Amino acid sequence: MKKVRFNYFLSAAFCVALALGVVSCSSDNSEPKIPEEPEPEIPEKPEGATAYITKVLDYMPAVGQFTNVLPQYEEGDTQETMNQKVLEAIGNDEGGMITLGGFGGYVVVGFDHTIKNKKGYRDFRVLGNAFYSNANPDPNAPKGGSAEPGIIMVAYDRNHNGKPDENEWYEIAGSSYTDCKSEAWYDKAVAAGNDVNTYHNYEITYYRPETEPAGAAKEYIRWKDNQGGGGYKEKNAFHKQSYYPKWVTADKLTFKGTCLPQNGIDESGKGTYYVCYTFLYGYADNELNASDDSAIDIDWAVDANGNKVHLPGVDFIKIYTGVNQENGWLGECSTEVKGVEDLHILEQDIETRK
Ligand SMILES: [Ca+2]
Ligand SMILES: [Ca+2]
Ligand SMILES: [Ca+2]
Repeated sequence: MKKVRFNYFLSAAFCVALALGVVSCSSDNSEPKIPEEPEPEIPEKPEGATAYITKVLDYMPAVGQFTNVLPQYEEGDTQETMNQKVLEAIGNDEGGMITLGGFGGYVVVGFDHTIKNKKGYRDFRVLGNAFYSNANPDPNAPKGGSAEPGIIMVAYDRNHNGKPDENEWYEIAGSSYTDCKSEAWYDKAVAAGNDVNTYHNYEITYYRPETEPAGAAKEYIRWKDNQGGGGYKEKNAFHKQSYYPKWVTADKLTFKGTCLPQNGIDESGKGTYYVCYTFLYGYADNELNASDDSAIDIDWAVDANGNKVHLPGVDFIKIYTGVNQENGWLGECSTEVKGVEDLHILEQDIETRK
């Protein structure tokens, strides 16, 4: 009975609002939205909080030349011990490095506090090992070198259960979220024949190799995507370990996400000098760690339909390799992660992009 009266009250309030022109509605009699709870006040520098990763919730690299090496797999390792090795490498300002392998490979990390979304400012930075090339055969080329962009997802623990729930994740929309026409290397990538599309809801499956070749192999690990693409990932002569995560018992691995335009170009024309060009902003392992454009504003987050969302802060971050591309002897484009920094705790004020 109570509920009926409550609904009646809401409907009445809604009619008043309509009359005042406060809300609009379609012809159906849908209930008005109950206003969301007020935004919690997140402190910039919670007492005793560290600026760095304190938890690794999950780590699953895709196929890659540093998979099973960064971090090192040892006989008997499990998902749990691999997560622990990742924490020892990139947690607590340790400065170590992990690989995420090819497209889709990911790590999910957490903190001992909520990283505040400070209005008008960037809030955190994902550290990678991106650098600029110093001998690009094209002297007029834009910034590039080793940019291996990872997509960044953020979650605010809205229901306070200490976990990132499926409906709490949002993607940071970087500069090529819609397309890469604003990237300085767009024309070069088109001329090189790269796939310059951005695919949302991209999906790729890698299949466990039937045999493990001792050395280089062209047709090593079979893959297939949901865009009609497929083929084999190569094993190169420099890295001879298995490229398929060894603690995984499944015979195939599927990864989903946003697949970015291919940014790697063979500038030598003969396979000796590859340049992976830098995206403008919004990715991991894409810009120098010292550059403002490796820093992220939580207000760049969007929902699955690309609509902007506002989060009061972030409790969990997921990073996954965003490009599916092989670059000759350099190997696959694979995001590396060296840590995450809360810019507010470190007192680094970096304004958002204008
Ligand atoms: Ca912000
Ligand atoms: Ca949660
Ligand atoms: Ca890298």
